[in-house]
Amino acid sequence: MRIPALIAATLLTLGPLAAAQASTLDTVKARGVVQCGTTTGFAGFSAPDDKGEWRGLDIDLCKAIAAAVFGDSTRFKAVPLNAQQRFTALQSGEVDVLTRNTTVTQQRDTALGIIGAGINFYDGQGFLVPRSLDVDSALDLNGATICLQTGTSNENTLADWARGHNIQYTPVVFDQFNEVVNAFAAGRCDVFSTDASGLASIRISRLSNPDDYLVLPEIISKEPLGPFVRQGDDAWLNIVKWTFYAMLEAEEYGISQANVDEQIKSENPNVQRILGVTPGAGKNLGLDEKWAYNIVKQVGNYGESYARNVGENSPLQIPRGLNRQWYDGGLMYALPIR
Ligand SMILES: N[C@@H](CCC(=O)N[C@@H](CS)C(=O)NCC(=O)O)C(=O)O
Repeated sequence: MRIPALIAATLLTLGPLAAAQASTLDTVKARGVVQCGTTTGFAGFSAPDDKGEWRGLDIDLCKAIAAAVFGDSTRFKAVPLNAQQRFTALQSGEVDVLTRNTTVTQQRDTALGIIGAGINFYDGQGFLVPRSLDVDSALDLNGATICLQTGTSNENTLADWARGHNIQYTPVVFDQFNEVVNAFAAGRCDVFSTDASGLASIRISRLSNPDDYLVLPEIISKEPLGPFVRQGDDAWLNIVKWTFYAMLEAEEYGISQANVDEQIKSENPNVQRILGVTPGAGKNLGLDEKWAYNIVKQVGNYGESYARNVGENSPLQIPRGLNRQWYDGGLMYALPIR
């Protein structure tokens, strides 16, 4: 394991300082907005729309944190970061949380001074090719040039997979997402390899004729994507973690943006606890008892956020797949709010 020199240097200089700092919740409250590290613009997950408003599944998580902390989902700031910048930005305190399609790996969860706070999208790495390449399996990619973004888990995962399958390829790497996408669109590489969600997003939102491109069937890794916070602030870790669980539990108990004001009258004790009718959960987090009510009222439950941003009501049309709820055969399983 090798920590990039820049991050290591940052950790050394900021370690004692960070320990002496106020809690993240206090800092966020004093500032009046939560600062979320996002992508520089990756449609469906975190990207500004044509009015400059940030939207996406990860943006909804950021807004949900703002709703939980302030009772106001608009009190957030998106801080765009490329793949390489993201961990330093979190470690240095430039952002309070990373809500940016980041794969949780053992190294990232331990050695960088940061820690995963849940999984909001189960993904895997895949391949996007132009149909003109006339390839229908990743096993046919011997000799290909493959575009990748620097600082992603995708670089190493591809190298490991290719070695194991005796596939020789030439990596074409860029720091900035736009550069990789433009290189691929211009035919400077045969293949784009990243998380399947990224491929779906690129295909629909960044290529002039999506039907000319094909996502190959092979998924070569697990890419569990989720928010990260700094190590050493358990109260803030809990806020981020339980904000996401509140979105999931709301879906499980049928609490939606549209019906939350009806559901607040529900006799179901679980619903009463989630919505703060029965107090306790808010206090446990150091938040208002309406924390989860505000999340659902202002942002929606996980299923609504999924459908709107990446699923059936979005251009990406990514099937719910592994991201279905546990009771529907998926992996999404909120720890209970009680
Ligand atoms: N899940 C992978 C890849 C995440 C990633 O950064 N993907 C790229 C390609 S889709 C991206 O989101 N780039 C957007 C940007 O840098 O603004 C990781 O955590 O390393």
